[in-house]
Amino acid sequence: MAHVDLRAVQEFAEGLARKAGAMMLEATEKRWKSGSSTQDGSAVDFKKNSVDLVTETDQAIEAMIFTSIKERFPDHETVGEESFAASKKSVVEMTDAPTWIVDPIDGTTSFVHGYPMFCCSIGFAIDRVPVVGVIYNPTLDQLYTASSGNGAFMNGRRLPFSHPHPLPLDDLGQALIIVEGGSLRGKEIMDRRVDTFKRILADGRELDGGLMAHGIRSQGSAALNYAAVAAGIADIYYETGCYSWDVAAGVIIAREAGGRCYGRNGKPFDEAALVGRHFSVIRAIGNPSEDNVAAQDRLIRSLFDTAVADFDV
Ligand code: LIP
Repeated sequence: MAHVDLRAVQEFAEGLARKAGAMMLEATEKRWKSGSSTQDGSAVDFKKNSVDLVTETDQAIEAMIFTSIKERFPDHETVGEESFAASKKSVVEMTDAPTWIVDPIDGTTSFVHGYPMFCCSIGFAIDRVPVVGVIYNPTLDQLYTASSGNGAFMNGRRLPFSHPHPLPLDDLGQALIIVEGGSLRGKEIMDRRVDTFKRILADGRELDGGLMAHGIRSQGSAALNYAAVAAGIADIYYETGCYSWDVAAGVIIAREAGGRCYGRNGKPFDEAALVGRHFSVIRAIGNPSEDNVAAQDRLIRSLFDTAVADFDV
């Protein structure tokens, strides 16, 4: 593994995320003052369809972040949502080199509407394993950070919030599960997605496979969803369709908080999963007579066996 000072990387990423947050808030204020129909007073463009949004602020933030990284760490690679979209490639390419994986605004739809759940997500991977993560929600001024072996924090508070005692969770009937509508809206995908939502919520006495979980939530940002699971305020987040830049920072933050990450069909998260489109994560579980990882794997297995309808994207 290449030798990199992870604390220096994390500190630099924190500065970039705060700068990105200031740009988001400035654009938001500009819109409220100008009465413009778009968040930053500029055009909203679409990527693959009319609900896959990108603004000039997304592009300006990614350019600012990548220019700064190239100056400070000239031999590091970069992967970003907006440069990938501009490249017209269909598959994300990633090497084993130290790589910054950036979503300048995760939750662009919320940003466009002024709904306060958007953030800057900066992940850093070596050998395609996320080792540093920084997620900043500027509206709530919440900074989530982690680096390999050093724990996960929100504004300096150790995660999960119940640290050092992860809360118990016996079965998914007591779980709060985050899901997303996503931006892929074709009939087959929507049917499968809605089937999953239905089984998570339904009473199993009336619908086969119904888990009757406590509830589902959607924050509109994969990065903030991983942060919520790391904090222990949600139990599981499941989504098919997002990309490495949505999850890279979240993966290391969740892992450092005792959470466990998975790829397609609930397989443990690995280098291939990072460039895939299937993601889930579960918080640390403190069951009195069950090992943390055994409980996590059992609960995720139960989610995939009963509720999740798999599909190709
Ligand atoms: C979004 C995610 C969101 C997901 C969307 C999209 P963007 O990222 O974070 O959770 O449902 O499909 O990927 O486009 O706002 O950076």
